[in-house]
Amino acid sequence: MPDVAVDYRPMWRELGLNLENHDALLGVLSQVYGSIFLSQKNRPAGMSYLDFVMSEVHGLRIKELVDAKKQGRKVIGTYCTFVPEELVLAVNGIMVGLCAGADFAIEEAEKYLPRNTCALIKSTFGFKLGGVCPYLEASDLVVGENTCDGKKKAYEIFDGIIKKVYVMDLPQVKNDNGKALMRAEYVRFIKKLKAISGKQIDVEALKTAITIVNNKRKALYRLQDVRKNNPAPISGLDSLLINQVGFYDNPVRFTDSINKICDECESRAKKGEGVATEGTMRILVSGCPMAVPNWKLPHIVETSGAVIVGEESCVGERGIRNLVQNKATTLDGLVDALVERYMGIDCAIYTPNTERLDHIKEMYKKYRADGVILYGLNFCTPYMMEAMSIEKELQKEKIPVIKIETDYSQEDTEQLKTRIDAFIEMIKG
Ligand code: BJ8
Repeated sequence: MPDVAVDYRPMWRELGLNLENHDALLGVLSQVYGSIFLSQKNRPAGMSYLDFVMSEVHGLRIKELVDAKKQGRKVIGTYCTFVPEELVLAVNGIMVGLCAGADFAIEEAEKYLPRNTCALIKSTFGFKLGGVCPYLEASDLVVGENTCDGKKKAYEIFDGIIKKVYVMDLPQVKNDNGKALMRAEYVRFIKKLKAISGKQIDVEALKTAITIVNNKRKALYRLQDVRKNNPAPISGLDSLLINQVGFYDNPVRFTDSINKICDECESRAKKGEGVATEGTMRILVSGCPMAVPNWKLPHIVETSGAVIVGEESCVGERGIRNLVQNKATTLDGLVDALVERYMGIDCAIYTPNTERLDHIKEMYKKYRADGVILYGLNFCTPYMMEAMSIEKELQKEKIPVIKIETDYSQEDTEQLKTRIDAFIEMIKG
């Protein structure tokens, strides 16, 4: 969806993209974006910023990265919210989330991965093998985190292809040993960042970076908060898009734009205006992260007469809640504060992970939801396993809940729609 007035093809060619595949991807994206997002009614006017960002997702933003690299800045690609953007910013680097939210070159990916691998991991490989991701190609380093078994083993193979994976080990248990491991890994990451950027992280730089990322989280949390209003002032699709874009946009510019959308949504809420009428069923979605352009489930929900009012997800509230305390005056103290904050991400790789259930219940109440969708990608053991016990716990409290397991293909769309319709009818009573 690039601006047709600017020819980005020489830049894409230089990055090593497969231009034919890339054209095909952008063509589909543009069409899907138009039909899903631009067809929504009563969108906040501030969403035009997001429409612009999406129209330049492989254009202007990539040019910014390429220009920054020419000035000696490093681009760090990541797939997980456990990787602290603060550390990357503190060496004047740029962190980008590598999306992996669509099927592309899946047959090629399956030459490296078993068929029963989750869509997110397959997509990571497909985007590389199809030559369609300029963010991946622009990255100087790609952080592969040891989270679920699928990712852990996939990064071993992926490094054989891209030769720039840096493995970050992560704890599986929320105890002192887990904290010590995370701390040691963040310190090792600081050394790696120093080695590739030639820059030391000092207290001042890290404090500035913490402020920038905290401000981004505050804006995103503010957006979440306004969705508790009935009628909801913004759709779940637009809220998800905002969270998705937050992974690769310039953080300061993004924060300003999101705060403007929040101003608008808050004033809408005061006037009782919204994207759906007051009696519309309100849904909380909880589970696997939805990376760009994975909009399948929210689109089905919001075209079935319901509105999504919260995402308990890493691309949502799980990923942005909790700030880093920025009071310490030493580097050690600031690293401790980072560990404290990041240990609080209730990812299903933790065992046990009971805080996630508490958070779902809290969100259900706060956002005045009428039902919960537990969303998992096929073959995602951590989230689908947790969904079993979470479903039972929610049922005990008479909270309407449905488990949805799917992938990125469109094959099950009709079947999903039937199930979602029935669920919405059921909660309407
Ligand atoms: S902190 S949720 S972003 S690991 S869907 S690849 S879990 S098999 S993504 Fe995640 Fe970090 Fe946790 Fe968040 Fe594996 Fe499941 Fe696939 Fe998944």
